[in-house]
Amino acid sequence: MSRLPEPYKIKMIEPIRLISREERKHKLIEAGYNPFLLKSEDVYIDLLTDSGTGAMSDRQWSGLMLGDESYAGSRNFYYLKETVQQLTNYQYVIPTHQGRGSEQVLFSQLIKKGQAVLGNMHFDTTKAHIELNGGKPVNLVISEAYDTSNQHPFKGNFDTNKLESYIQQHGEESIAFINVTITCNSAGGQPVSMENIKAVSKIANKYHIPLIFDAARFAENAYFIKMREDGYKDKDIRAIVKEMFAYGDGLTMSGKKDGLVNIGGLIVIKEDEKLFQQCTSTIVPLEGFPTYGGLTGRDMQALAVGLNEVVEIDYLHHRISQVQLLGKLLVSYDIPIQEPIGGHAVFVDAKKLLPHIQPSQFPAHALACELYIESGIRGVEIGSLLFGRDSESRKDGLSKLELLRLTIPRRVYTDNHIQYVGESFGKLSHKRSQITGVHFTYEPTILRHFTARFKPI
Ligand code: P70
Repeated sequence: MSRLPEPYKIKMIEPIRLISREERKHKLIEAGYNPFLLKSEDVYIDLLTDSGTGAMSDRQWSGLMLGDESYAGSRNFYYLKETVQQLTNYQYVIPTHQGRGSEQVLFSQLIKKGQAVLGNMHFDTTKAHIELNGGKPVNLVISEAYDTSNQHPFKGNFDTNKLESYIQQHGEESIAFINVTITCNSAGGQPVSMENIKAVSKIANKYHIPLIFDAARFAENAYFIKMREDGYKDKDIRAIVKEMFAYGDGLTMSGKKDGLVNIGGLIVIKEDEKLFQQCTSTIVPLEGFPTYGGLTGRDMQALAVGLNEVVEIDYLHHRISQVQLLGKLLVSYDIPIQEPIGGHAVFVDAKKLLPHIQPSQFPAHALACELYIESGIRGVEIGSLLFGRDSESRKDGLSKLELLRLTIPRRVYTDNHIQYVGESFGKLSHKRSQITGVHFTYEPTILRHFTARFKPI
């Protein structure tokens, strides 16, 4: 055997059930052809997201019993603060209810109306919070990211030439901050190399622009640096994490991914005391008092334990190799995917798989619907539907990639489940020419993908 199986055994189970094909068809019609609107009990294997869907360990569950539910100064907050300080080497720690809570609080302090936020590729809620604060999200990822067959090991990297020329062209005062998303979700869970983080930080320093990490999947990014970048093979994950963060000024984190919890988030600031003070006063009306930020004491305890577990190398070896297992299965069925395989999900290239469907008819979403009918598996579109319309021209179908994301929750499914997903794709690929696009019957204006309704064309 070339890889070790799951580095844990199962203490508690949650039954799942595959309803019949007829029922699945009916349920999808009821859900307006939007898998987001399905009831989870009608889903057999749920690959919608890796966010808040992970399984906690026995150490985390026992941490829940240590919850100190004081409004102010909970001991769980101090434990979380210490844990995060050790992990990041940053000074100021503010808990939030989840990643978007962190974005709402921090971005309102950093963005002046009309300023741009330069990212490798902003994710959906990040883009929304930049826009809600009057900012302009700009994506400057390397062009290799848009070519799913290109084997570049760090497809989440910034194009540093584009970054510097953007700053020179528009002026440093027109830029609120640089946002480095690790790993880069929209590009396919693709990592950012240490060399690139270093280069981005050099540019940020040169022009006095703050560098903020979107650190939802920081441990998976560190793992890729260890495995793929020269000079890191023998370094401990914790040391790599510290080095990455040393190049930044602060971070937002959704704890629902690499925090290994079902709810929780963080704002962490390296040393800017004034920014910290602004955030602590802004957070009170939005999330709660700064020592709980929308979380219970027990949530903070579970998050602290999760942050210590996620940097364990045995955990990361299995985590990443399970995602690789799914990717390799799909490749064996000739399904085009974003390569190299990323950290938290396999991204199917729906543009290549279904070339007969126009981007404005959302090929990856059509594929998600068909996958559910075929096998009860729920995936999610990361393409023109999620991307949204151009804010001025209202044009649709604009994303450079049309991807179906098969997102693997942490410590939830076994390799047998993964095998089933692979085989289901094998069946689906024979029917690819019969799959048709979809059109809206209802289209919300903000973050439309969550609640839109459709009909097949
Ligand atoms: C996902 C979820 C959340 C996220 C993220 C990055 C890089 C911030 C956040 C916000 C969102 C999602 C998408 C499709 C289906 C379900 C859920 N990403 N930054 O799955 O964090 O969710 O805690 O507010 O990826 O990728 P939070």
